[in-house]
Amino acid sequence: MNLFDLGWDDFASKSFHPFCSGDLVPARVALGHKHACELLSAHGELLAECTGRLLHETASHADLPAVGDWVAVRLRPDEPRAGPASRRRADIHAVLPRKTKFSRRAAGDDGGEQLLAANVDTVFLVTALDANYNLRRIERYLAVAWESGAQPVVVLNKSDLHPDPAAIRAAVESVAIGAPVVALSAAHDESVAALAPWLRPASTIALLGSSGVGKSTLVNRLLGEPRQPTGAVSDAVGKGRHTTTRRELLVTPSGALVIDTPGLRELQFWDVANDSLDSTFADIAALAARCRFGDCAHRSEPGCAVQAALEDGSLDADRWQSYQKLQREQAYAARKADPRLAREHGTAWRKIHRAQRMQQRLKSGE
Ligand SMILES: Nc1nc2c(ncn2[C@@H]2O[C@H](COP(=O)(O)OP(=O)(O)O)[C@@H](O)[C@H]2O)c(=O)[nH]1
Ligand SMILES: [Mg+2]
Ligand SMILES: [Zn+2]
Repeated sequence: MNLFDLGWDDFASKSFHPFCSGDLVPARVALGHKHACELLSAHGELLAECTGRLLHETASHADLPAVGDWVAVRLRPDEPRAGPASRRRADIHAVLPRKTKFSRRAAGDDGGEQLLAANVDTVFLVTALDANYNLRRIERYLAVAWESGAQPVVVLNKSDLHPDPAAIRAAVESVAIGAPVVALSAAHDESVAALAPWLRPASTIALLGSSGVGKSTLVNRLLGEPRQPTGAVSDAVGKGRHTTTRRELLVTPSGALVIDTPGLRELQFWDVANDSLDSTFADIAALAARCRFGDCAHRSEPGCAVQAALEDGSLDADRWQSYQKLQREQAYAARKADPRLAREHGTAWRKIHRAQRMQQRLKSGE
């Protein structure tokens, strides 16, 4: 394959510039693990490891190679290979800067940044039109997508399971401002034609969504063959078996590159900026700009355009609550992402608590 078929662009080319002079070559991560990565390159498929130095110098797990990343590698001298199918080996010396990236907060209390995919052009946010369908989850996914820098497309899969997919599509369109919405059934060949506008040669598309919504089924449709395990089999993969036989970045016959991410149980914010929330909730941002006071908290201030819209029904109460919830999560995530901020915040709260305790003592006459 040539590099352009793998999505090589100006951004990647500029990023690779510092590594140009030696014997390093660029390659793209098809499957990222801490210790072994599968790469696609102009030299074919490679099996690669990070150098000790890269592992040592990398401050955060999120800076290690993730699926979609461009890396600078050194090919190992041709070793005697086990067979024609075995891949050439290489060492990863650097991860190139990312054009776009999807992060979430890793599970657990002190979860750090976890990278889901890098250098994605378009993201299909996949939801199933079954009992699990949920507008609020779509808003959360949209916020993460706007933050990533990739263009989101909402894909409502399993339309065969819903009596009125067109109505749902209209409802989703009203919350997915700036993102196209497509309803289809990955189980039916002809319906995926609706995704053709985004399946451009050499463009990278990631599929994001909860486990079981049909991401792998859709990827297999786009590939024209059942390459990715689906349903019960994919669950077994999720538990850690067969992981080495699985690939995450695949080349479709149309030339588009698709990234099939493992199903997510939850998508907690890593560092989602205010801007990304404002893009997701552009309607609310526009209302807030019309409030009488610049620092309106949208509670009971006179001239509050948000409260007025809630009263006349033009702003849905659930959407308003969803926005507030994601805003709180965003503030929390920002503190997690920036320890310095977290410390300052902690200090401020400690000061307030101390002052409160002092006041109580004064009142009780201690
Ligand atoms: N009825 C219906 N079932 C589907 C459709 N797409 C996928 N499925 C089923 O949903 C289950 C989960 O699909 P899978 O692709 O493994 O989901 P993933 O976890 O998101 O990768 C499988 O049993 C699929 O056969 C669809 O369009 N309609
Ligand atoms: Mg899957
Ligand atoms: Zn207001």
